[in-house]
Amino acid sequence: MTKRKKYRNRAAAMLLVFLMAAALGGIKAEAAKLPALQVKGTKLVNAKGKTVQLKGVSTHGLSWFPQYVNQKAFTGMKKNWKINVVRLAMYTAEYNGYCTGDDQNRKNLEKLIDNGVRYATKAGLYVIIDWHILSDGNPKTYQKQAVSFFKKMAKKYKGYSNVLYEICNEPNGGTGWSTIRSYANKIVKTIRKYDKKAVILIGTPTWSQDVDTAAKNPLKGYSNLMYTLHFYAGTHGQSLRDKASAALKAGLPLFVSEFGISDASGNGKLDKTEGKKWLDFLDKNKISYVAWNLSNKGESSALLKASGQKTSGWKKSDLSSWGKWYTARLS
Ligand code: IDC
Repeated sequence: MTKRKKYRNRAAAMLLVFLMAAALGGIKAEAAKLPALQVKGTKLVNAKGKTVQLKGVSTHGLSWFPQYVNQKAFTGMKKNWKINVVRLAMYTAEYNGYCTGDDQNRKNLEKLIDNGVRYATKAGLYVIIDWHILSDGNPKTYQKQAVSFFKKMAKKYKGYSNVLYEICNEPNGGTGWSTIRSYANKIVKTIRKYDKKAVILIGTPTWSQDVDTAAKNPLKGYSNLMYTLHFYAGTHGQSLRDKASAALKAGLPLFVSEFGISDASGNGKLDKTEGKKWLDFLDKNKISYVAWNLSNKGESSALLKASGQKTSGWKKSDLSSWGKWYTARLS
């Protein structure tokens, strides 16, 4: 290589590094535009102490339906559906899960999260990184993997005021609160090493329903923690709302990081009457909520019509019955 060529290559490399840094800086600056969230009492608030209620949509499993993680979809949902949060559901065990697939699969999933956070940030959305345990009912099953995953995420996104972490979607199979609490302490400690402030959502026993149990012995010594309550209105009604009220009364901050109005299988008839009762209850108590799921899978909890092929730019006619109901409610 001639000397001149060498200089030219070096100059080009430096320019590239500069441009990449500028692009990253730009994304961070945009994230900073969204007010950082804090937990005060049972509520989510901004820096001025004003209550913030997040309302949004969850992806289906990222491996299952990667096509909906795109800029147009995210920007369009913010603009047309008025959502302010998107949840990136990454299964740990099912269907090319993060802990059951190979290295390449893990890389693909991390790339999807990376893209998802970038698109959400650009769209002006809060974004939840969801460690979606399900068939692996006990979060300790893959605790080692969870620790290294959240370490990676917290290091990467510590400057992002719009990123929230959900550390175990739905513990089940008889996993008790003391087990979940011990797991949560480990993961929260890991995240807090790098990110002192991000809001962290913690799953509760019985598919994130037993918030009253968690309320009796929440984690101690950390701020900005919330506990998740999940419901499917076709299956869960007043008795679960009573649990939520009991937890609130005991001072537990709640976050509905997933819900539907189908039955708990994600399919079956929609219960719009019970669904309305639920959302009225959440709105009254300023509890944030995120609807399952952004996909065209042939199940009643999918927000898009089963036959539809569009991955963004949906019109009302592209939505399922659930999608129409939810977006009407949001606006
Ligand atoms: C369901 C999906 C379905 C998928 C299944 C995998 O809708 O397409 O085949 O998971 O087991 C939850 C879970 C969520 C479920 C959903 C509906 O968090 O992963 O999604 N649900 O069953 N909790 C209660 C209901």
